[in-house]
Amino acid sequence: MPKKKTKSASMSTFLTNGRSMLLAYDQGLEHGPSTDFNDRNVDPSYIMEVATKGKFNGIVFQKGIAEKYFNGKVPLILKVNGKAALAKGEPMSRQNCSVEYAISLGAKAIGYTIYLGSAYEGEMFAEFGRIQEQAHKAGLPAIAWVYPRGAAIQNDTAKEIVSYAARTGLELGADAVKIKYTGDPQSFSWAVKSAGKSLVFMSGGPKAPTDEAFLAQVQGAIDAGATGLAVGRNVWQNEDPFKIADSLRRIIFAKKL
Ligand code: FBP
Repeated sequence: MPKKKTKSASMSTFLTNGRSMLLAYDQGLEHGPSTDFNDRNVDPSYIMEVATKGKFNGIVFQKGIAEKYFNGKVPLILKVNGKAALAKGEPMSRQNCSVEYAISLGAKAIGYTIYLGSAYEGEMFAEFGRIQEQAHKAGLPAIAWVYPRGAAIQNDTAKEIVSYAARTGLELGADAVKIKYTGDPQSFSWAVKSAGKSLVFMSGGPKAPTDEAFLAQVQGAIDAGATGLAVGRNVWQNEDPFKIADSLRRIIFAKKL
């Protein structure tokens, strides 16, 4: 019998009992080193160590970091687009790495940011569409960071906007969608429902004032049905990234789906 063609790719490489904790480290490009980094976390080798010893299910790198620092110990998600923070105006994030090259670097999933609401959203929809098809052809899942942004967006954490981001990911074929937390489990559960069979990852955001405040957000997202968390600053800006990773694991993997 001919092998059945799949129309989506599995995220199973990144799941433990249906849940997941991903470490994001593309902020050097997105925000610049002086905004987010200190002497310790400016070094990508240190982040690789946090991902490994912190038992993350995946690490997110841009291609240059992957080429020079990825050690193969944690599954790689290669971000194939990105933008710097210096230019102002409507946001646009263009592809900078092919799916083929990402795979040659060891990627087990492809990541792509879409600025929903931007004047350029159509270009990002089209680019993600091509990338998603290439990734699926190679058997890799496509993860969409869907961030509502631009002059049309007043409040990027409003229930209606975050659920629109989640649904956009589903409609465009994302196997997983990374979205901002709405602030409470009730409203976030609508975003999770809107994402349908696309898995939902809560995006970490700037470092919360206390560990407790951040852990409460993560608990809320998990209670709302999220698959997990894709976090950067709240882990590697923490004084003790291994301790916070441990607390996150206890929340994320406490209940089986
Ligand atoms: P954080 O947990 O540090 O917020 O990382 C998640 C992430 O999506 C990164 O992948 C990306 O660099 C950053 O957020 C983008 O942040 P911004 O909201 O400023 O665009």
